[in-house]
Amino acid sequence: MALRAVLSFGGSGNRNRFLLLQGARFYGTKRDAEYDLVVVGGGSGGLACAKEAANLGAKVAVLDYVIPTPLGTKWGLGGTCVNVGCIPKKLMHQAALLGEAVHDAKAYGWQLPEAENITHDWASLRESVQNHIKSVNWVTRVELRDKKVEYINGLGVFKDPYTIHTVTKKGERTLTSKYFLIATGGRPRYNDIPGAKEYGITSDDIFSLENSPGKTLVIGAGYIGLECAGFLRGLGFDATVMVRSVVLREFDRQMAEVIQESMVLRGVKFLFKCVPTAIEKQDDGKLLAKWKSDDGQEFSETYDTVLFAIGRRALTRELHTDRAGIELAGDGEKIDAVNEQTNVPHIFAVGDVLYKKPELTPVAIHAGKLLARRLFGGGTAQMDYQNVATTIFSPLEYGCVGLSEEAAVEKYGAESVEIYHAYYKPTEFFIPQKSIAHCYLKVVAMREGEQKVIGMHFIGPNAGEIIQGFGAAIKCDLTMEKLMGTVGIHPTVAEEFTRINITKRSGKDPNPASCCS
Ligand code: FAD
Ligand code: NA7
Repeated sequence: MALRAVLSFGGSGNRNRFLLLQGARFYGTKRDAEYDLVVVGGGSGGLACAKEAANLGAKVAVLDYVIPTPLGTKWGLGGTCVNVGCIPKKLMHQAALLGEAVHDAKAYGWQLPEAENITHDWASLRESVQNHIKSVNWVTRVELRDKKVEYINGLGVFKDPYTIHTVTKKGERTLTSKYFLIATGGRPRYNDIPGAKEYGITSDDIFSLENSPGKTLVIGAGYIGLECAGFLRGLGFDATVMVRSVVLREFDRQMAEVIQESMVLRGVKFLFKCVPTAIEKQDDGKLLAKWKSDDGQEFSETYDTVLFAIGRRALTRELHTDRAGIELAGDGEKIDAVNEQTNVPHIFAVGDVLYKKPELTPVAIHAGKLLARRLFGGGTAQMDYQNVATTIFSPLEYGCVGLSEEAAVEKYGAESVEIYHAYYKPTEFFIPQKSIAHCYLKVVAMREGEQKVIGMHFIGPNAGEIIQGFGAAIKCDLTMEKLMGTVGIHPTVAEEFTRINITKRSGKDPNPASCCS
């Protein structure tokens, strides 16, 4: 095992910080520790790091504990993605898409009951989704056992920089380790208003909700708010999104607006420039949501469910990071690690707990694996947080990678950036005569030379599948010349990126003349 570490001074604030460049055993680690690595948090990042470290011969323990939601919802090993995030979300998105497909199928000749007789059963979807999650929980436990990673079902709390304390069903445990990894992720926030926690739910509850959610008010118009409203509407529920400022604030503005329009077309309602003020339970069990608009007007309406999707808070308070001497950044919750190393050199952090890093499962996994290789395998590769592709399943999908138009203009100036764009017609939309109004794509490129591509945005069916490959192309320094020189696969929607040739600057009509021109 490599024993090299490099001392450097700098990093954020006035901290002196060890920058770990190669596999490490350095000053500050506990030499007589029981474990090589103790991971706090058995989610995407923690498990990836733990398994990789064990593969490399390290003695590893993982603590994972789920604090129940105010409603009492809890779940098994695997973290947010598996239990209350990506996986149940994607399954419910798929259920919504199938609902659309059933209607399309008639146009393709399938003999089906009349649309009003096609109904959806929440309880059976919920059960199938939860059964799948339980199977993943089980496989995860078996995998840890096979790799000889000790799994401890307890809430980890720092006692000091070298010791984690936990209480399990079997009693108290105190664990010492050479290295610690904080991979505790985050949990949804609630608005600080009367009734929020008593009567509201979050994404932590929705996927296992016993009763059908019914008419739902989603508060928050970020990634999670839009996706939840999207699949709920797709399943046939009345869904309204309350927007404080704009939808998808962090994303390309034009694409976000197209997504918003596509959701309106599907029947999702939006309340703009509003914030909630109270949630009250009525005698009939329904919830009276009260809110006010930015001009001070007050409103109220009854709903069956109110779902808060106003962002997530990192779980550092419960861990008592202060006792380990870990500095927290920004809002005082997240960890501003440099190459995943905190200001305490033997304590690392990956995933959603990190300050200003994408809150995405593959980001946590990749960073966790690379860290394990640097700590125990002599690896030198660092995590690259740039150009991470992502997709919003709303349910018309919006996939993107790299810079938005606004971010590119801000970074390089409008004169240095070229925006290519196009509307397109998916072949499969013709027969059911589905609206093509929101099938739009955009490439953000540098204006000079080979025109390096710095952002790609795609709205349409299977955007997630499409943008993944283009994410790899951007990593390989894609240019407009190479993109336009790529021969497409016909008839697909992904080929639209290879056909793109109209710049916004030209003012030409980006609408397609025909499918094959
Ligand atoms: P987590 O997966 O959250 O794991 C942390 C674990 O640590 C949890 O089990 C937690 O209970 C446990 N824990 C916390 N504190 C302690 C403690 N003190 N002791 C012991 N255990 C503790 N990402 C995507 O890439 N694609 C998507 O489509 C996507 N969809 C999402 C949809 C929703 C509704 C949500 C909420 C998230 C979604 N994400 C998606 C984000 C993704 O789930 C997270 O980025 C990812 O799970 C972060 O992994 P993590 O390892 O940082 O933390
Ligand atoms: P986001 O993307 O941070 O979005 C939060 C949304 O909630 C956003 O529209 C906010 O509006 C809104 N918000 C935030 N605070 C409030 C209050 N107090 N009242 C009303 N509305 C509010 O969080 P998500 O939970 O959607 O997603 C988090 C990550 O999980 C995401 O990056 C994915 O990777 C997975 P604003 O724009 O700030 O006005």
